[in-house]
Amino acid sequence: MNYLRMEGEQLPAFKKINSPLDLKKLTLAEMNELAGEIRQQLIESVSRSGGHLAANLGVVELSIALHYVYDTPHDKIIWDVGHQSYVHKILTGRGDRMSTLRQYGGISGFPKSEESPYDAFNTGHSSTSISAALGMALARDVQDQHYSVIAVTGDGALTGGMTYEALNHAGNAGLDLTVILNDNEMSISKNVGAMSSYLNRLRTDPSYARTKDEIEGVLSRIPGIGPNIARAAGRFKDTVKYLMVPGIWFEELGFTYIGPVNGHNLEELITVLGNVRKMKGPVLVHVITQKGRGYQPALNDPDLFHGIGPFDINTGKTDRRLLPTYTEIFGQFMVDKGREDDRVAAITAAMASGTGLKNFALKFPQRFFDVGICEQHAVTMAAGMAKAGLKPVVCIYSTFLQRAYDQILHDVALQNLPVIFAIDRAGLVGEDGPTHHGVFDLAYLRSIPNFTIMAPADENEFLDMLNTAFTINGPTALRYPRGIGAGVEIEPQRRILEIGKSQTLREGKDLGIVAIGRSVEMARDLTTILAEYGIEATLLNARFVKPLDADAITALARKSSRLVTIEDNCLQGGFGSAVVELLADYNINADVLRLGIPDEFIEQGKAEILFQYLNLDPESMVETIIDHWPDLIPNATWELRKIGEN
Ligand SMILES: Cc1ncc(C[n+]2csc(CCOP(=O)(O)OP(=O)(O)O)c2C)c(N)n1
Repeated sequence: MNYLRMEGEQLPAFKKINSPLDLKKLTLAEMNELAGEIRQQLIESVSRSGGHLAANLGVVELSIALHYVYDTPHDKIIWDVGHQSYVHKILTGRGDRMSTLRQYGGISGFPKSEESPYDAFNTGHSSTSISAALGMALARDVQDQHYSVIAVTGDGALTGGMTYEALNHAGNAGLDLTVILNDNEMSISKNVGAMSSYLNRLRTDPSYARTKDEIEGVLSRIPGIGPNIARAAGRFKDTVKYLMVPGIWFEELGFTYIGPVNGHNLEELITVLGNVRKMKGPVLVHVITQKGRGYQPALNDPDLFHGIGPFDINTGKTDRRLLPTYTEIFGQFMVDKGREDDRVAAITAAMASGTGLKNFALKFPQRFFDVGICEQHAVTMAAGMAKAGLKPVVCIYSTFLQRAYDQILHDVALQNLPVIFAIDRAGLVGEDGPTHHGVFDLAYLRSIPNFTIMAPADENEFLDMLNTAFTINGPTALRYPRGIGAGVEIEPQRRILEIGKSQTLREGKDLGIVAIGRSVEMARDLTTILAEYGIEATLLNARFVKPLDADAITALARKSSRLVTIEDNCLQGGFGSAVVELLADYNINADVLRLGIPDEFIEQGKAEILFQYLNLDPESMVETIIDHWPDLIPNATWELRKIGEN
């Protein structure tokens, strides 16, 4: 394959596709040609913008077949997680915008109804598609409308509890609904769990092949095929390599199971889906695909190419970073801690590499638990472990931990169990956008009794906080951002921090600034700029969101009566709110300016761009502060500077 084409140049078959209607004019040979071109386009686009490559390379033929057979957007396709929807985007008129993928103002890396009528339902978090599809199918029937609803879900998504809740309901409801199970044996890493083993048996064990009678039974339910043709099932099976195996588990739930189907054979896919479209009741089509198909580096390492930053198209290599990320620092800490204490256990919900636990898993396989995409189960399981004497560390991204709110509250906090929550990707995560920004955790955690909540300002403080977390006899949350930290040199000596104690980083008479986590670094730059205007600020690194350092914060508010809070969390209920509540409780009348994420969902884009868009970069924050308290600076100077800039 020629990986090096000119940016923006379109390939012959690719050029012809502006909508699924164009697809329907192609011959099978042309569609196969198109599949090759789409793979090339995907590799090129993702090499520039980063994104979810491997899963998309695996669903090229499936996406083509779906849009060929079904009448979209009248028929609704719901992509589970949605990270595999790039091919669907290309086929539905967005091929020419692939160069803007995941960028600020560009097309989203996930299905987005606001972007296209072909994106039937917004997704980003796993295992929601069958529930959403069922909801649409129910609404369709209640309103006596007529269209097909298809949920495309992965075998990884099948480890998530919502899937079973939806299958349970759908099988019983018995209405027309199609679930495509896109089985590539991979979640992000190798898939886990008993269901994964079951699917593996369906794929490989010939004893699961259906008897002729059973095949006839299923085929006779297809309108237009009927009993006579069904009797020729053996021939039918041979001609289109159409295998029907019991999938007894799905059948028992009320689904007609069809498969396994070769997800890279367009002819087979189109034939099978064409028949499925006519079938009544809930149907599950088991499609076998290969993650990373068509690009050797992705085939070699589908885990890395699940979600990857920009890479060299010829070698598949990404740029090496000089500084370690928070995730990497956490991973090393866990290995050290695991060695020191054999009660330390690590739990991930299908994100072993994303959360930095790969080495811990290798070194302590008995104490490493990848439970699949089931954050709720992960949290309650950790509660059980803590109750029974282990020291569990639950490592989940901020956005996915939202799933487990009740488990955190009811199973962990209510029993005051010492579970440590390592909350990675807190704050704005960048290109994955609104489904993935981790900007709500401070708000959703801080209302829960018994919790200690910390956020580090730099790498050393992060390690000290992790160290401190193991000394706390109750639930503890540590939230830290995606990527590298402040870049400080890591000191060998670890400390135990005093719980609820902030750190004063700078003293100044004009106003007080209290920042938390990643915002502390920005606040430092902000105070430097303020000083250039002759404004001297006191800067507190809060370290703890709960308990707050009431002494230091109230003293600061009393001293200056002008207080700024800075956080990369939602303002509603977040850190600044905690400070305001504290001052109200102490009856302190201070003017508090809260800076953070406003009450809206934040778009995708590089974090630096998003911070600017939100006026949360140091320069913009200076402007906001001076606009809020114009008397801090002789007006003329400020206005002159602004004029000078324009
Ligand atoms: C609730 C939740 N937890 C974790 C993730 C992160 N995640 C994104 S894709 C993925 C794996 C999905 O595997 P599968 O459904 O088999 O799809 P594939 O990538 O193999 O096509 C995971 C764990 C998520 N999106 N949502």
